[in-house]
Amino acid sequence: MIRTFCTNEIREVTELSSSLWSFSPCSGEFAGKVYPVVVPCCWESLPDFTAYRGQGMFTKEFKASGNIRLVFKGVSHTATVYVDGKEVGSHYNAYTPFSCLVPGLEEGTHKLEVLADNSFSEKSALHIPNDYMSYGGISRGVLLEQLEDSYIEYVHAVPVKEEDGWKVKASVKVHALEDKACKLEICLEGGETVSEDLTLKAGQEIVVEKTLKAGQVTEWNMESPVLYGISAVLSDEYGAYDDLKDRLGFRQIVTEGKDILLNGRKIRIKGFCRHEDHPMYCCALPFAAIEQDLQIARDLGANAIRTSHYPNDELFLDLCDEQGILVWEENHARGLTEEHMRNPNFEAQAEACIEEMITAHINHPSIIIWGILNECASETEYGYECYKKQYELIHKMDPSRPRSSASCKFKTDICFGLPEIVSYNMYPEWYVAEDAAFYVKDLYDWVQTDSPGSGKPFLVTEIGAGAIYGYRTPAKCKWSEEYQAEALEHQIHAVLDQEGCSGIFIWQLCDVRISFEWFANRPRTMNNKGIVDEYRRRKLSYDVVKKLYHSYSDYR
Ligand code: ADA
Repeated sequence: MIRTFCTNEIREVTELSSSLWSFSPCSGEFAGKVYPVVVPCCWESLPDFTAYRGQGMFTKEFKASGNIRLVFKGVSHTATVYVDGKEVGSHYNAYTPFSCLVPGLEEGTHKLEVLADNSFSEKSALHIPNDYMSYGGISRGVLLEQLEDSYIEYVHAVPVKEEDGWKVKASVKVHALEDKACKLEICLEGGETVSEDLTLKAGQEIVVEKTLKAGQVTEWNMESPVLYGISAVLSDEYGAYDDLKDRLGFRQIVTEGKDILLNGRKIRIKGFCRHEDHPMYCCALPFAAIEQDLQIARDLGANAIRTSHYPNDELFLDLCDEQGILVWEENHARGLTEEHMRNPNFEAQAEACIEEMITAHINHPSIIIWGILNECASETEYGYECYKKQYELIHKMDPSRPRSSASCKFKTDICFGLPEIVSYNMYPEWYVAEDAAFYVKDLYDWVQTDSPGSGKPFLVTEIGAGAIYGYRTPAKCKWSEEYQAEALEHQIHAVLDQEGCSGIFIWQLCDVRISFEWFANRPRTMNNKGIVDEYRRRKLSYDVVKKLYHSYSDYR
């Protein structure tokens, strides 16, 4: 399952994932050995490859002819794609989709090979030894698309509320493989349909911008997350030959003073940071595992998820759209120092991640904040320039959402003047032996009096404590479940009772695996700050968080 809804009725699309492939490692003890796997698959889920860092080849045969496009929703972390032994594309970053166009294929059976590489090197500025795992494999869905002589690459639909009602700013990208005269039709469910005749040259890519009037709509919000379809169709004298469908929600998200407004109402974010991580599936979580995480979050009274620290699977975003769960989605980065950010590949890789994230996810109404550069060098001049460029890139691509970045730079952060929202990661009563209420207020007050973030919405994007599942002691010492429960009680009150604070993301929903090469070794080579462990088994803090989250309203 790639999406929770059908994206094409005319274009012939075959899912190549959810079926058998063969996997073979390129090095190590089992080099050349062939394993039958079902993609999506991370090789760390196979006992022989729990700690394998290197390259692996995934192979599958398929039948096709003419112009085809292979769509990969995620390959971790670097992919090189071959069809019949010829390279047809490559991509860096596990967390954003990419596609490979293969025009003029002969009729018959063809061989698809995907070389995945999860090794660490200077070439990789974002996937580095870290407090999460960079897995190896084809970690998300794969599609085979049969194209004609031109096709629709994306349909962007940004809702805008005007004096005379809701409208949709639609942008449709059309790619011509041959010279072509055709008609593009854009249809908004319950609203207007517009069309435009196109005369395209071979190789030409154009973006058609149209504003469509909406009919009587129900606004999207946490209580009633109503979604509407939008479709684009290409036709010629023989009829319709290509299409693409997506969904949108009519909602506005703006900041006003220290408030974040969803359709004009001040929201209180009660969220969790969530890695895509699971002991059975690694980062290739199937629908059921994603849905389980969302049900746990909602049972706990959460209304938001932060995709720490990278763009998430579209399946996750589809479910958040349908369930009215708010999302902070961020580009891929965690804890990069200035030295890391000076890697010659860093800026291009970070900016490519933003472009691919927004191009793929702009329509999801659940995404209310675009985040960047979690805990990177925002206390340095060099870092400031990088943050500035990336915030500008986001605004250019999507001015409709506020921006932010989770800082851990205490009172030395110099970037709070750039985004709409000020966000901090802080660990009073865990990394610092300070009373949570005092610590939160002290930092909040500093922002108001001594930083360019004064008067902006203030979020705590990480706060929490560790607990080893099953470690229980009346002594309530660190790493016990009792300690975590008590610390979180203090922390949640400290944040949600702080005047002017718009919300909290607890670090984190569940325990996750970390890179065994990361310098700060942790118990079990896991990040143990989950409210549930990696098997989603509840810790003592579960009921404490549940009671507290449910006691605070979704609105301020
Ligand atoms: C940081 C970081 C998280 C995680 C957390 C922790 O805030 O953003 O990814 O590493 O610390 O558990 O210490």
